[in-house]
Amino acid sequence: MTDLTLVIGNKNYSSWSLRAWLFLKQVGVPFQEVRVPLFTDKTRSQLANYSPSGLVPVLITDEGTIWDSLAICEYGAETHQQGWPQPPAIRAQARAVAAEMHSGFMALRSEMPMNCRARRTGVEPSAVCQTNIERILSVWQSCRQTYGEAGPWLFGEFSVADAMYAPVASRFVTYGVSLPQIAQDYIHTIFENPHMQEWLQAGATESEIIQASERGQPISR
Ligand SMILES: N[C@@H](CCC(=O)N[C@@H](CS)C(=O)NCC(=O)O)C(=O)O
Repeated sequence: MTDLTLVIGNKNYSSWSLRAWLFLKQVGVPFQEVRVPLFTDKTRSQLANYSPSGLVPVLITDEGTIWDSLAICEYGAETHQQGWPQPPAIRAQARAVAAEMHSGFMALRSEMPMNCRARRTGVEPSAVCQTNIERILSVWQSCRQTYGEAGPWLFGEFSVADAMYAPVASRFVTYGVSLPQIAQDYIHTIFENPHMQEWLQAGATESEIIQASERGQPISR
């Protein structure tokens, strides 16, 4: 087994870091963690030591560097044979759900940046952001109605799809998005997860403040 190091950003703010970190923790992939606070005078030079894209998360393995959250999850899933549903048709659906988050929902990402410890009121989503929210709620509802008997996650057991949406759960809580019961129950599952708790508690005690994010500007791409 290769030694792994996961380079992440601030736990309070870095949504892509949370996805990779939560997935590796939840499927039991051992790794060392390096945290590089984002948007400081030193960030660019520090990340240059690790990340070819200058972004986090980055997984450093003995065989090379993986500089994208979904690719990191895929690596963990392949090496540990966990993290996707087994039947090919359901696995393809889970991949579609994960990919839709990885490549989409730009308005939500832009208007409601992750800030785990903050609680904001009065943020009115644009029409496009509202459409993003409704689409996500529709995906969650469909998954939970179909796979609810198999377990509390989107596809019953925990999968990459859940890691992809964990920061969305945090955003919905931070910005007080009005949610149907099925979504509240799913968010409860995410928030009660011990690894998620560990991440949230660490984020709550971080001293750095990213002003752009506090002003409602995105720090992710
Ligand atoms: N597509 C990338 C996005 C990575 C990304 O945007 N990371 C943000 C933090 S959440 C970052 O490194 N921002 C620092 C910057 O833009 O300088 C992934 O999935 O890993």
